Amino acid sequence: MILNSRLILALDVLSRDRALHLATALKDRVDYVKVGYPLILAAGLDIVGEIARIAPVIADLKIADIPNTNTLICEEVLDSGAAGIIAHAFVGRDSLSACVEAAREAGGLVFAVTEMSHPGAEELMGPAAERLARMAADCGVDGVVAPATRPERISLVRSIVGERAIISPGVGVQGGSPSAALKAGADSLIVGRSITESPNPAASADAILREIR
Ligand code: O7M
Repeated sequence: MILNSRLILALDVLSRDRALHLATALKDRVDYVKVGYPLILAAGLDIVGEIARIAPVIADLKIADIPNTNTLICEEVLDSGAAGIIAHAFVGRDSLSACVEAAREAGGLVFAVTEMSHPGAEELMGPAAERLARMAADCGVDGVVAPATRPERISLVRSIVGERAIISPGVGVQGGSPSAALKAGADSLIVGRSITESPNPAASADAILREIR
C-alpha cells in the first residue's frame, strides 16, 4: 500500500468532468482516489479506468453479498483498473474471503469495513466491530476501515489488526480531527467534502497535509 501523503481522496462527485478535474488537480497530494457508488452510477464504470490513469483508485463498493456474487463484483471492478477494493466484513468470513481471493488474483488490495463513522454505526456495527476486525485480519485483508469520528475505536482496532493498514474516514465535515485519527493509529485519512466542496480544493488538501505532518 502506498503511504506517502497518507491522504485518500473520496471523490464523491457526480460529474465525470469534475471528477477528472479534481483527480488531476490533487493527484500529487493524495496516495489514492476512492471512487464509489455516487460517481460510478453517475459516470459509468469506465470512470474507474479513467481516474486510474491519473492516480491509483480504491473502488469503494462496500461489497456485501454471497461469496459468488462478491467474486463477480470484485473481478469486474479490478478488471476496470482499480488498485484496491473495499468490502463489508459483516457478511461473514466466506464472503470476505472471496474478496480477498479475487484481489490476490488481480494483484489488488482489499480493505474491510469493520465500523462506520456515522452515529448510526453505534447501533449494530459498534458492538460487533472487534469481532469483525479480528475476522478481517484472519481472512488476510490488507487493511480495515475504522472511524476518525471515534479515535478511541481506531486504537482498539489497531490492537487487533497489528501491522495491517487502517484507513479512516470521518474527518472534517463529519467532525473528526485528522491529527487525532493518525495519533490514534490510522495510517491514512479518507477525506471527501472538506476538499471536493472547497472553493480551493488544493489549498484545503494542503491545510490537512500541514496538520498531519
Ligand atoms: O469526508 P466526507 O465525509 O465527505 O466523505 C467521507 C467518505 O468516506 C465518503 O466517501 C464515505 O462514503 C466514506 N466513509 C465514511 O464516511 N464513513 C465510513 O464509515 C466509511 C466510509 C468509507 O469510505 O468506507 C469504505
